[in-house]
Amino acid sequence: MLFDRAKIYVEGGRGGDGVVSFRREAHVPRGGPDGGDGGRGGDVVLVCDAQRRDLSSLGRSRHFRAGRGEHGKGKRQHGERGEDRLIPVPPGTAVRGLDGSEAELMEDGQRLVVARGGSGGHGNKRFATSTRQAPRFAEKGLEGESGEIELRLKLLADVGLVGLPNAGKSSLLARLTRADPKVADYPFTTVEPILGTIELDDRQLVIADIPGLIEGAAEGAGLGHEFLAHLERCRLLVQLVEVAPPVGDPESNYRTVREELAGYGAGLEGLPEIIALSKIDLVAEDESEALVAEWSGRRGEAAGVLGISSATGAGLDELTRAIFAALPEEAPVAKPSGEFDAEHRVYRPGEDRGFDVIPEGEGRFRVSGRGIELLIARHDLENPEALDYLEGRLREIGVIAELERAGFEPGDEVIVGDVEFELDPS
Ligand SMILES: Nc1nc2c(ncn2[C@@H]2O[C@H](COP(=O)(O)OP(=O)(O)OP(=O)(O)O)[C@@H](O)[C@H]2O)c(=O)[nH]1
Ligand SMILES: [Mg+2]
Repeated sequence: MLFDRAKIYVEGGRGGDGVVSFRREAHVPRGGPDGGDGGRGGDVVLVCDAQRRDLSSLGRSRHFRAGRGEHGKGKRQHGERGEDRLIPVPPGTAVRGLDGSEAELMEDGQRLVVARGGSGGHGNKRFATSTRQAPRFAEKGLEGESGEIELRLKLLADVGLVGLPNAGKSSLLARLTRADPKVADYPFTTVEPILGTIELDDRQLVIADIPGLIEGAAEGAGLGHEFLAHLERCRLLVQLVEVAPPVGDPESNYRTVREELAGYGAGLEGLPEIIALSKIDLVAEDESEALVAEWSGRRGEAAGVLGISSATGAGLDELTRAIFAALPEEAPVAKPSGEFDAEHRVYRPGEDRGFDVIPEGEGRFRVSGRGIELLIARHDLENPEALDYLEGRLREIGVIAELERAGFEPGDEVIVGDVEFELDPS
């Protein structure tokens, strides 16, 4: 089974707490503050690994947590950074990150941070000022980013084989490449994409055999059409059309598949296409030649029309040559623009620095805003000195003025996130 989708929960490591500590030395009776900072939490990082073929390794564990940052220590020692959690994914993995933005990993070794660790808290050393020489508080580390992200694999094939079920796609893949797909005389034998490599002279191309398409696939008929995502990177399609189909006729069967390709909506119908009239061993030679001539005459745009038989091998060398001829020699596998950026790209939930004050009944006010929530999360409100410091910061930022405008009086309750405390600014 090919695992081409995964939803996983990622959680950056929590930052380590800053520490409250004072110098203790025999000859210094009352030393100054020397509490170090907590270390940053580790990140959760996707790493493109060319050895991987699919997302199966993600199916087993659904939660990926990076390591916590170490707490600060005395003597100004800072905590160690938390360990990153690396998640190997195959080339062609598209990611929808925590903030909903999309990125793709294409090249071996490429990295993408999907959940950043929380920052570490400052130790008490940092809060020393001329008026506060012995701060007895330090900051707590922050939670890392967390949430669910979605991964989708889009196989990196140059050429896609399409056609109705039973058209002979897998038989062809087996003839042209070393792949060993299942072949059988019933529809939907192939239920997931299979890749093979065809070679000609010194060149190689990756070819993808996918499940059959039927009328209404876009609406979910048969196996649906989701697997067409694996053809999005292709530069060429080869459509197999049975010359003597048990149902329908070659022309209408061909149209059906074209319509489903267009119905998918990713522009697959605009790719260059070779039409391979398949199973020509089932009709007389002059008949197959006439068919090829007839289709060639009508298909001005097609990159080629040929008759083939995987049973006898007829036309297969010609098909191989036509495939290589249709694909320009040096053209790289289609890469999304901005892939280089992905390396340095970081998902960060939109940080707005503003805040809002909302009265919540008699003597209660809610203050919302990411920056304020982080500030509160950093401090231990049971610690009077920390609270004092916090009040100073809230005043600087303008929160207290805004509260007062809303009718706040000293001693009223203030709610920030899930923390509620009495605010009595001096
Ligand atoms: N006579 C003849 N039979 C063929 C040829 N190619 C394939 N077949 C037969 O056609 C049937 C379907 O072949 P597959 O290769 O499984 O077809 P497919 O297009 O992969 O089918 P799905 O995976 O179900 O979409 C099998 O019984 C094959 O043996 C051919 O060139 N000549
Ligand atoms: Mg098949």
